[in-house]
Amino acid sequence: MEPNVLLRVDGAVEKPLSLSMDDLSRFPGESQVSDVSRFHPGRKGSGVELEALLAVAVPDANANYLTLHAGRDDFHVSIPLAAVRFEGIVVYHIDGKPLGNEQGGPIRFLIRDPAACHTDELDDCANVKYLDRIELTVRKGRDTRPADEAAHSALHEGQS
Ligand SMILES: Nc1nc2c(c(=O)[nH]1)N[C@H]1C(S)=C(S)[C@@H](COP(=O)(O)O)O[C@H]1N2
Ligand SMILES: [Mo]
Repeated sequence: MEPNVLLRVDGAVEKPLSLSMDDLSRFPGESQVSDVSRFHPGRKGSGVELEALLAVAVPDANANYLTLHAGRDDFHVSIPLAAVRFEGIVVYHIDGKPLGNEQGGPIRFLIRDPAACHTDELDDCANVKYLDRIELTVRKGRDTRPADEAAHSALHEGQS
């Protein structure tokens, strides 16, 4: 990866993308989402709508799943493309500066209105921190979300 590339969009797409922070900030104003604390109290940052990235990458007609990858801690989430397409936000800056690690940065994925952990495909667990790759696939991809309450508690124990 080039040093300033923070996020790739690849797999079943017409045009794979390698995006730097500058690239993300160049998406049109109407696709930029300022201050996510307006709908996620307690979370910080501003981002760009997932759909704006996908509109440029152009998913193949048979791309049914979108997988969010975080290489940093080997965490992965795979959700139906149709469900997440207009709900996802790629959070990439706070007042023009990259998100810190404690915010899940440099890039963090957020779903506008997530369900409680492991109650739905679009749940809180799918708010992937340290996001570095968005992969489109025909079939469901890798998903390392905790499957039940015990696994979920164990994951959060390890983080705090
Ligand atoms: N990279 C990465 N992203 C992750 C996780 C993780 O372990 N690694 N945990 C997920 C889970 S299970 C939850 S509930 C939320 C918690 O986000 P918060 O710490 O901002 O509340 O982050 C999600 N994103
Ligand atoms: Mo979670």
